[in-house]
Amino acid sequence: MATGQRHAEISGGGFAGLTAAAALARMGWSVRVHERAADLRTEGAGIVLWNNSLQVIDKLGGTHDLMSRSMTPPAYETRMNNVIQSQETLDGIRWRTLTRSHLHQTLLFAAREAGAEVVAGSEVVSATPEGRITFANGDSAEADLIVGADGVGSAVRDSLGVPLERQRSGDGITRFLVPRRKAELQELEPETEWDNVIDFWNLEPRVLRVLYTPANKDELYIALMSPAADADGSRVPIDLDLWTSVFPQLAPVLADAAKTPGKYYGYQTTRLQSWTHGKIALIGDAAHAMCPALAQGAGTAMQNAWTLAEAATAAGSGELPAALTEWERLERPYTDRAQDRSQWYADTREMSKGGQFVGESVETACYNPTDPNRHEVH
Ligand code: FAD
Ligand code: 5PR
Repeated sequence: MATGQRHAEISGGGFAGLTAAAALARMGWSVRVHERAADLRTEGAGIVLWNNSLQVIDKLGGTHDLMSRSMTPPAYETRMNNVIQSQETLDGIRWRTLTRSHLHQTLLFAAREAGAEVVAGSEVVSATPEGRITFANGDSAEADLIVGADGVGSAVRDSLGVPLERQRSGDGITRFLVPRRKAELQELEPETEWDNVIDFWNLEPRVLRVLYTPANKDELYIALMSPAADADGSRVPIDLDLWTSVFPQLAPVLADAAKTPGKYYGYQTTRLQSWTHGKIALIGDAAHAMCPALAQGAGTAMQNAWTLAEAATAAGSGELPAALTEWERLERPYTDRAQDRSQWYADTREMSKGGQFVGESVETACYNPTDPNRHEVH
């Protein structure tokens, strides 16, 4: 470690942890990331990123890589009982669809290229506000900054005993990555633009929804939503006859989804009393897990990772705890509002009406966390 170089220890090698690692290392810190899993990879299927996280990827030098295997669909279409409610072209809003594994690889490469060390099979058990982090193997280390980016079940957060609230919804979702099969879909429904995101809603007689999201030219992300109380709707592997009877136009891709085990996730929101504790900052699902409606869980994780790195870098060593408190005061409201709005959409199912990507709903999507003037009053 170079003299005077500050050191950060990060718990969690997900989107939040890797973004924080890449940002801090680029800003001159020595950085070590601890990932509990034996392999450096991500679970799950596809993801939608918006301007807020794409601006961060620009700063991390990952844009070329990200663009190489992602797409911007022509429109975000919403249907009710297969009748089109809206086709939003999202003009002027930067957005991109991709697989989660591609995003993970882009961020891992950016973190390593910036000089961060990423250690797999390293489990964190606790951390202290004074800057000591302890591992499951009994080792411990000192750091100038500790980042708790270890997901919704965060060990760093729980070891601090941070008061939190969990709000659960009755609905949930099972997600799959399957081959596009565009030609087969076109044959079933020739008038459809199968490159669009299509949010297929059915509320009557039964609440079932398929969110169809092309992730690149070969891979399709589909998310199947149903209330947890609907045993057949939320069953995994999926009940192929049920889903095909409601969404016959998606039969070929539903058949692929039925071949994988899948996991049903109930929607939930976590809110903490405080994201920072001395030299520790919590980011991502550890601090602010949210419902997926506005597709901002990873987006806000990356946005907060970036702004945290900037705030910590600007502060002198002795001033770090106060700088983290100020960072939370300035940045947290954007995430709080994204959480509240996503929870509201989950509770009301208002997305089924379409036309949602306007006004307040796109505040977080349009936010630029890398703009130095972002907090100025206009
Ligand atoms: P995680 O991805 O959970 O990563 C945490 C990492 O820490 C993991 O690798 C884990 O193994 C590791 N870890 C855990 N405990 C320890 C420990 N003790 N020691 C060391 N390592 C540990 N967001 C979007 O922006 N767009 C979307 O389209 C979108 N769709 C979603 C759909 C669904 C159904 C859900 C549930 C979420 C969706 N999200 C979306 C949200 C997004 O997936 C999460 O917000 C995001 O993955 C959070 O990243 P994270 O790094 O904070 O946490
Ligand atoms: N948007 C996205 C998404 O993945 C989901 C939702 C909305 C991109 C579900 O995973 O509302 O459930 C949603």
